[in-house]
Amino acid sequence: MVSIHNQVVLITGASSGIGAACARAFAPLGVKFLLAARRLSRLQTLATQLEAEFGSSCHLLQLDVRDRAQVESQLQALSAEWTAIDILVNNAGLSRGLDKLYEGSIQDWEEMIDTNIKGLLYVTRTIVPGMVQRQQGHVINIGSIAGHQTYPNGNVYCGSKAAVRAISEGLKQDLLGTPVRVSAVNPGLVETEFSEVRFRGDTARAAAVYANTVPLTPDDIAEVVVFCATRPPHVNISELLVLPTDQSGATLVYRRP
Ligand code: NDP
Ligand code: 8X3
Repeated sequence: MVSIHNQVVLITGASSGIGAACARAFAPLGVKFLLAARRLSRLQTLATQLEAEFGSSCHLLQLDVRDRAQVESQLQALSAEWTAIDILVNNAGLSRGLDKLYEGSIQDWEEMIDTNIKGLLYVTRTIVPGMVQRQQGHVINIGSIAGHQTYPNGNVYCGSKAAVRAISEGLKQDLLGTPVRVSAVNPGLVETEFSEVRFRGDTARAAAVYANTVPLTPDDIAEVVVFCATRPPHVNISELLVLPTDQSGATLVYRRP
């Protein structure tokens, strides 16, 4: 495991689930955090915990990754202490609805595409030139099993995660010859607020997604992200599919009777 002490780690979607767990997993390694999300109060609570428990230095960004002007202005305005980002965890993402494509809500599609694809691209486009210039950096994209296997009614969400997979592969190709690394971590079922967001606060429907099965925890994925980030410089973990033992595919989940 290579030391990443004092490196600057930017995590998008750090206010919840996998993003917040990544911050907790990176904190003992002595990194400095740029924590981004729309819900600033959540970021403040997390930063207070990280500062108290690990002495972490945190800079918070109230950021909607869908807003290109906001992404560019906030990231370009960072002070010298924060501007040299070493590790970018592109985690912000969401699903909306579970509908047949021909009955789907165009507003839901736009929200998923704008967040999961375009938001990731805006952040990446703003940060990676500095990584190339400094000859140091690692982009870790959170994809999904949904990017490998499409499931009924998943259509546009699955398409957005297939795009994350292709974008990760393309970025790695375009960075060939530089030391900048690219990893895609693709989880299966992880119990977070993901399903509550997908079903717009319908907690019973969200809970049913994880009923009678043992899903992954956000910490399980965070450990994998930290693993990717702490390999020696000549090792690039390009892609990992991480499933619960109770899952064998996008639609194959074992549920106890
Ligand atoms: P959560 O809903 O718990 O977290 C999603 C995070 O994304 C929140 O911090 C949210 O912050 C942030 N986010 C959403 N939209 C935006 C936006 N427009 N701008 C900035 N931040 C945004 O879900 P997860 O932790 O599960 O999801 C994290 C990632 O993992 C997503 O990309 C998701 O697709 C992926 N994933 C999840 C799986 C699962 O089963 N849970 C499985 C596979 C992949 P805020 O609302 O404060 O802006
Ligand atoms: C989240 C996992 O299977 O709900 O990407 O699409 S799934």
